[in-house]
Amino acid sequence: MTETTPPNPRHRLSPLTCDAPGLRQSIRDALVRVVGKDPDLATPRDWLHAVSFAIRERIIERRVVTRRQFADEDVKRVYYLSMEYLIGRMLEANLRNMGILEVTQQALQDLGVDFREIARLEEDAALGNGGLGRLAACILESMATQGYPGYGYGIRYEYGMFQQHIEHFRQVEHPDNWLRFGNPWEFPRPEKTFPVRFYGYVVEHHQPDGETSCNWENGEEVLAMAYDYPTAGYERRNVNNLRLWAAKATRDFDLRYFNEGDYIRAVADKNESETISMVLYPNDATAIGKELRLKQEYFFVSASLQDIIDRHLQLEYPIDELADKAAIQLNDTHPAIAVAECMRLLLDEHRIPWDQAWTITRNLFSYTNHTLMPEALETWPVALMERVLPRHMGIIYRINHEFIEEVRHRFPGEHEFFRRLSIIDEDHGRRVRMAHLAVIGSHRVNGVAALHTSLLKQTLFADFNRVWPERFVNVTNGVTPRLWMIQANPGLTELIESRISSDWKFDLDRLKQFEPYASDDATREAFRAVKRRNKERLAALVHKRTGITIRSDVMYDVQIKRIHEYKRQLLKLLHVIELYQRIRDGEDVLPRVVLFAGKAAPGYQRAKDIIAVINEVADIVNHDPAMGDRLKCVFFPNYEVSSATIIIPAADLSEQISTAGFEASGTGNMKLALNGALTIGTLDGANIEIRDAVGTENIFIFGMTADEISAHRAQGIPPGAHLDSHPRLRSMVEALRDGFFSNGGRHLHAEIARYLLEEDPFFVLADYAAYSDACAQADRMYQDAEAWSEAALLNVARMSHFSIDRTVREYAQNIWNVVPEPVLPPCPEADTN
Ligand code: OAK
Repeated sequence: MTETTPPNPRHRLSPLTCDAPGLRQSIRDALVRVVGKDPDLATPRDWLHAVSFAIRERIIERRVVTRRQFADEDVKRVYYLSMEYLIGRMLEANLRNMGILEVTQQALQDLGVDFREIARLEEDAALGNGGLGRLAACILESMATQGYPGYGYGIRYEYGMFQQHIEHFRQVEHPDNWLRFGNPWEFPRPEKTFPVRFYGYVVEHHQPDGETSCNWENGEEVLAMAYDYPTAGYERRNVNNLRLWAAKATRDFDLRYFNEGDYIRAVADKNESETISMVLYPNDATAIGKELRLKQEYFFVSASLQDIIDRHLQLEYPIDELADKAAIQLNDTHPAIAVAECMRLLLDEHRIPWDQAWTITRNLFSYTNHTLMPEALETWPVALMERVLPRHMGIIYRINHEFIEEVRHRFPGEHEFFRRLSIIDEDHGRRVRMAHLAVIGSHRVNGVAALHTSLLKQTLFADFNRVWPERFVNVTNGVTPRLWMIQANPGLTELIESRISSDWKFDLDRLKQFEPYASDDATREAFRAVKRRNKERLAALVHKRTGITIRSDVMYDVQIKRIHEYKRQLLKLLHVIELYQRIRDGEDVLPRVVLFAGKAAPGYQRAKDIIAVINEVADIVNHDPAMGDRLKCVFFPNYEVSSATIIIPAADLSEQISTAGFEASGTGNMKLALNGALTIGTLDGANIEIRDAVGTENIFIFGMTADEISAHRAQGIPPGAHLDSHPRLRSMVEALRDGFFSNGGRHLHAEIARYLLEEDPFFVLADYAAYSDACAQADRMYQDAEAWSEAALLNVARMSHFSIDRTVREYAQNIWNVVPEPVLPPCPEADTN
């Protein structure tokens, strides 16, 4: 797969050395010349910047070469459009993927600098909320690793995901000013700007040939300016590009300073136009519905499409071959306005006739759906869309008209069917359904796990599935083993490496070779030693962040994900209460640490209340001498990518306990199993495929299936009835209700108990008995260290299907129709020898 010599002299690198002396020199030079510091006075952050600048030179050079290779080889390009990229820290990931991590650590050590100490200072790039944003980051890394000509497009938010502090048990949001120290990984491209228009009106011109052309006039323009983030492939020379757009005021605003005389007002206007890229909306799986959000969506979509078309034309490809040379993936509906924008650019700017433009557009786009939750489905009021994007509204009407004509022809007389299919929802005050626009404007639509895709076809898109059954496909999510195994878990990586050859790092299928070692005593023992060290590392971090001391010789039971009712953190919390009561009753209970982590959307009161209740229960549990160190409950604050890399390798039990039918896929489930945690989970999302991969004896499945949930809902059983057959559950819920665990927030606890007893929309009480039994089963297995280690190792060895590389190959083959380019070895010295 790897070629040893570059085939083309244009694809050579200059001899920027990557040996320790050369790197040492570069780092020192960067410290003085770029950071501007005397090495005698440099702080750890100065060193972090110096090393990042030294590596930046090397990564961009590889980017230049990769770009040339793509340009010379007439490739089809993939464009990934996503409002979110949850990247995390870049230094270590870039170094590792470029194959120069160890030598850079050596160079720093020679300079008297501790790599770990400075790497910790880097802010996470948290330009995303959760699963969808992290998936986007994994996909980019995999495209680079496998040699796909992939480009990411998104927004350079000035403020990323908020920082979560816990104050008096409650979540408090602090702004994430991640750029305040500057960012060595970005390349501003002030020459790469595109105008993006809002508001205004459409003027129609009747052409002599009878056609009508449209001009979108007046309104306000902002400029989208590109910032590039090179993304290195693992142990490959390939470096792909993530291009993030920032809003800048146009020169119009500058002129107004002089013309209007109202300088202060003009500067305020200028600032306002730049707010478009100011902040990431911190909402996970809920539609936002604010005008600014619509503007963000259109802003980055328009700039990206203008850029994509520009590149296509610069490469001297004819415009009508756009879909042969490019594939665009819409990451959920957030960029779905791209369908209308692409039509606008082809019709109004490139004067392509409607039918041809529509064929190109449809062949170009495909759309990934990431949730079935009705509250996440984006719809925009027609009136808002007409005001902000008048030309697009006209285009959407015509797309809709032609689509409805087509189905009218195929399904005559089915008026109700047409009404349901329409892009315009007439029942809720006329709204544009973005998912419908995305489905109609794409040649493929995919769900992210087998169950999710099948539910999509049966429910949300059942009508469309009747019209175009071939359009709907499944691509089960995956995770990058580079970050989630090699970087996060060096101990386990080393153990695997000592047993099998290292090609599993590129091809996770080879991890299967590790399977026989699950029954090897020495490997199991070594695995337990690795887990233990990972727990010690996590325990130190927990202590630093929360002041709570946890043992490292007990089961670590973790639920780490956004806080949401459907993810059922309350189910786990009830189990904590059960264990607490049992210990107080003098029962012998398996010692464990229960760790929760995750952010709640700032406007999602119930989720914030859940955090407060977890913290208050934890406080009672952790301070009760009767617990005797057998139970600790931790809420780990400010969960982000960098803390996930510490928590995941330490986990024994992975909580994937969403109400069946609600979690589209989950990817934390994959990361945890890959790191040798056993899953306790419902038959939801990718848990089903994980069970199929690891075997039913190596996973704890419980609870109602998606079908059973629907049937149960139809029965309308009052949630409180589940207490009748479960006296323990009754005493737990009553303890909560009566404020046993409350610390001033008595009302809150009573309200949560009431919510469970009277509403319980996600069937926590209905599933509790089954959950508690599954936990007991896990506890029994954990007591047999050999059996547990064997099951954990089998989980590791059987995770190959959940590599993001497999996911990306499926997109490439079944959706994008692209092939990877040959990949070169990473080391530049290879070119000069
Ligand atoms: C976020 C905003 C709107 C719609 C969906 C999301 C989202 O993050 N969905 C999550 O996507 C992940 C990646 O596909 C899945 O693993 C999660 O199950 C899903 O909730």
